[in-house]
Amino acid sequence: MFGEKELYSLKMRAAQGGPHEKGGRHISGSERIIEKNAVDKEVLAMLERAKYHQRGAADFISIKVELIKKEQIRYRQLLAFSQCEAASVEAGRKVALAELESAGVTPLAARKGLQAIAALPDSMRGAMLVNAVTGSRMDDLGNRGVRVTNMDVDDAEKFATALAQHGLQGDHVREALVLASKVAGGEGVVAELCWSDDPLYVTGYVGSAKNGYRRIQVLKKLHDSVGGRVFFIRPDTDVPALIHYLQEQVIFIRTGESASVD
Ligand code: WAQ
Ligand code: MG
Repeated sequence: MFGEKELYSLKMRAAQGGPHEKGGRHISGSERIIEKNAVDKEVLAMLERAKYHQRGAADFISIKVELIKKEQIRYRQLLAFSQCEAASVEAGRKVALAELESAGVTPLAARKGLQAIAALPDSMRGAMLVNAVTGSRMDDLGNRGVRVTNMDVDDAEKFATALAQHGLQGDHVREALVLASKVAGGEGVVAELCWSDDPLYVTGYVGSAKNGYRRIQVLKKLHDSVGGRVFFIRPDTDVPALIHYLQEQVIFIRTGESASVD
């Protein structure tokens, strides 16, 4: 744990053709919370990642560093990790629909949500909030979507060790598990569907408080640069409160017991 050391939130976003807000194409983003003495190194690492990315070369990079107030911190448990069987895009998407339904999303909403990602002309920077019953969009953030930030694990070393024990490595799965655990802990969230927008990374998942992190090996074709996230929410959700939680609330993910599920 962090003791009395100062903590900083780091947020990076990179785009091509100018800043996101001026129509630039989203290249990559990253968010961490780290101790003061690790900030310089992490800022450099984020810069390197932004400059040389599978999605293309960035010509706009924003890195924000903010002090976190200890009293802002809340905790959520890491979602349990497990794998689904799927050897093709078709099989993977079928599994995703079944997983969403198992988590409490209606078949109609699951289909519409999956289609909303598949039909994107290019990737968004954030996620779409979608009604878990009707499948209609619930936020009005358009192309930007809701960007989940201000989260990290409570013990990065323990987390890395637990992941390695399951043969999991790399930024994608580490960041996805943290994000999915924060999202699943949001008031009104039923489930999340995600697949990467990196052309060489075809894996995704369905996350939910009910069933945990259900990894799906293949959800898109290799070299496809369109990916995204849909957060399926209950129709009665307080949307502004949920958006505030996702974008602002500082969350540490406890890596305790469930980091070691199959
Ligand atoms: N908040 C909201 N949406 C986000 C965020 C965020 N912090 N980060 C990414 N997205 C959205 C955005 O639309 C991206 O285009 C899309 O998700 C994909 O982002 O092996 O790497 O960072 O188990 O490319 C999942 C599988 C990998 C990991 C997901 O997503 C595994 C991934 P990416
Ligand atoms: Mg990406």
